[in-house]
Amino acid sequence: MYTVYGMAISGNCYKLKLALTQLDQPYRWVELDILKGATKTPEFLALNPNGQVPTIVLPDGDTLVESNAILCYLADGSPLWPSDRRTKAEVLKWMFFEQYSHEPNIATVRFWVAYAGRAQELAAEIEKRKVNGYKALKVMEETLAKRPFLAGDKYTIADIALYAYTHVAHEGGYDLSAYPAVQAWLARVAAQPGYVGMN
Ligand SMILES: N[C@@H](CCC(=O)N[C@@H](CS)C(=O)NCC(=O)O)C(=O)O
Repeated sequence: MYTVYGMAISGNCYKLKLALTQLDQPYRWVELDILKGATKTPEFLALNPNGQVPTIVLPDGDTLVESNAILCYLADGSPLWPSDRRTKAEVLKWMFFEQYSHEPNIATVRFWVAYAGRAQELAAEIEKRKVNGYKALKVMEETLAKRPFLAGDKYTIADIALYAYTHVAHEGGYDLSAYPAVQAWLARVAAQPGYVGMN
C-alpha cells in the first residue's frame, strides 16, 4: 500500500488523493502541518530532503517526491497517462506549465491569503502574482474553449494537476467569471468517475 505524507488543504497533495482514488489504489494518509514545521523534522527530512509534501512511500519502501512526478508514476499504464508520444508530451507540457506559470501565482496567493494570514503584509506581491495568475488562466481558457480537456479529448493527469489549485483559486481572491471554458472544465473534472473532493 502507498503511504502519502500530505496536508489536506494542499492542492499538490490533493492531486495524489484524486489520482489514487480514481485509479482505485488503496493508500494511507499521514497528515502533516507545514505551518507547524512538520516537514522540517529530521525524520521527515530523511524522507524528503526538500522538506515538502506531498511525499509518497511506495509499496516497496522507495520514496518519491514532486506531485507531478508522482502523478506520472501512479498513472503509468493507465488511461490517465496516455501512451502515444505526442499526447504524453502534451500532458507534460501542461504539468510543467502548472509548476512554473500557475502554481506560483495561484496556489501561493491562496496560501498567503486564506491560510497564512499574510494578505496585508504581502499585498503588493499578491497583486503582481495575480497578474500572472490571470495570464495562466487565460492560457487555459483559450485551450479549453477548443477541447474538453487540457491534453485533448481525454481526461488525463494534466487535468488533475491543474484542477487542484484552479478549483480553489477563489480562496485567494481570484474571480473566474471571465473564464467560462475553465469553469465548464472544472465541472467536467468534478463529474469524472471516482472523483473525490479536496476535503
Ligand atoms: N513542486 C512541489 C511543491 C510542493 C510544495 O510546495 N509543498 C508545500 C505544500 S503545498 C510544502 O510542503 N511547503 C512547505 C515548505 O516548502 O517548507 C510539488 O509539486 O510537489
